[in-house]
Amino acid sequence: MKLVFAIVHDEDTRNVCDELNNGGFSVTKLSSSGGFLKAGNTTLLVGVEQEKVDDVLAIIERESNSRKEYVNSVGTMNSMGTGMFMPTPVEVTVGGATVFVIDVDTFKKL
Ligand code: 2BA
Repeated sequence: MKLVFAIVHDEDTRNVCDELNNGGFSVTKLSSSGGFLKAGNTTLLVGVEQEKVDDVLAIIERESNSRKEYVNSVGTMNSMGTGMFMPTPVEVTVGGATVFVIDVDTFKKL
C-alpha cells in the first residue's frame, strides 16, 4: 500500500476531492500553508493500493492548475535616493500539485 501526499491549491481542492471520491478513493484533507508564500493550501492524504497510484495521480494532475502569484521581495533603494527600500513584486508559478508517494508499513481500521 502507498500513501499519496498531494499539496494542492485551495481553489482546486474541491474538484480534486470530488473526482477522487467519484473514482472510489478516500481522501483526508488537511489545511496547510506554503513556507515560501505563507499562503493557504491544502494537503490531501490518499491511502491506496500500489496498482491504483497512477489513477490517483492522473486525477490530481487533471484537476490541478498552475497559477502565477506574486511575492514582495526586499526590493531595491528608490531612485530618489531617500534611502527607502521599495518592495518589488516577484512572480512565482504555483502548482499544479506537489505530490509525494510513500510506502505504508501498516494500514488498519481499528
Ligand atoms: P510555497 O512554499 O508557498 O511555494 C509557492 C511557490 O513559490 C512554489 O510553487 C514555487 O514556485 C515558489 N517557491 C517556493 N520556494 C521557493 C524558493 N525558495 N525560491 C523561489 N521560489 C520558491 P510550487 O513549487 O508549486 O509549490 C507549491 C506549494 O507546495 C509550496 O508553497 C509548498 O507548500 C509545497 N511544496 C512544494 N515543494 C515542496 C517540498 N519539496 N516539500 C514540501 N512542500 C513543498
